[in-house]
Amino acid sequence: MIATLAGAAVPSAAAAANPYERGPAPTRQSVEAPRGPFATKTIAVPAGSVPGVAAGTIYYPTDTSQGTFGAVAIAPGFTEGQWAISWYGERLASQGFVVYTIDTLTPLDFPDARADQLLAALDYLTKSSAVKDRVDATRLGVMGHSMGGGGSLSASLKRPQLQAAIPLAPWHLTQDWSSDQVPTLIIGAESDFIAPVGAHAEPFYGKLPASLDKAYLEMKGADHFVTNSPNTVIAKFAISWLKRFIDNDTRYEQFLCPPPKPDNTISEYRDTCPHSS
Ligand code: 9J3
Repeated sequence: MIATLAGAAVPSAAAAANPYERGPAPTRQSVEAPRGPFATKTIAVPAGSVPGVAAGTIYYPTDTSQGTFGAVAIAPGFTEGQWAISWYGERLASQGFVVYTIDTLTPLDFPDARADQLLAALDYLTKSSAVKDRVDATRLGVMGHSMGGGGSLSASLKRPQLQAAIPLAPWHLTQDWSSDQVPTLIIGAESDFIAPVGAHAEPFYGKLPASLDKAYLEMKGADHFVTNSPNTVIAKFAISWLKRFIDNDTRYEQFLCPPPKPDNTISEYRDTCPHSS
């Protein structure tokens, strides 16, 4: 076998590596762990310092030896503040993402206003923030809880260049996401009576294009707020989705495809495996 390669340029391991890949090869243990391999710091962004965005917190890996990182902005739901989604900050940043959790301009903002605020947060992050040089402005994602999750879908339509979206128990009055081009993992809660999956997460998933890289993870017996506190299954799928689509890191494909079977935690899972982009 080696002889057949004689004279051919054999790519080195380094040359073959995906340039967006960050951190060691993942294991089931590493994607389920309370924190990842990167040390992190935070920056509090006070209210009034960013046009179009309320107060927020930036969580970032301190490592500058591997180049830039992808980034994700995360919005809370109706009446919530960033406290509702703050656990994703350290959890995701320690895996190798710059994470920006935001409050909203008013706690009553509807999803499309939350979309604008997510995008304004990403613009600030990549153009003006103290960590702008650590962020790859071409590799961005959005997440959000409830109306923030509806906002993440809306933001995907407004900015199709986004690389990934993860709506968490999403709520929105529109169900037509047929022009969405952003790889999207929708996380729903089986016993959510505030944003019932039958009226929100499931039809949203169904209306995303069949050709899109998309998945629907439904948390068994869970309520609307299951996504608001540390959860191993949610973290594992969120990390894998962001790695797979923001970083193009196919090392994480193993945690998405083949899809999980329903169990004590997962009531349902739908997807378009194998993922293409
Ligand atoms: O963001 C959310 O939790 C949406 C919940 C909801 O039902 O709002 C109704 C106005």
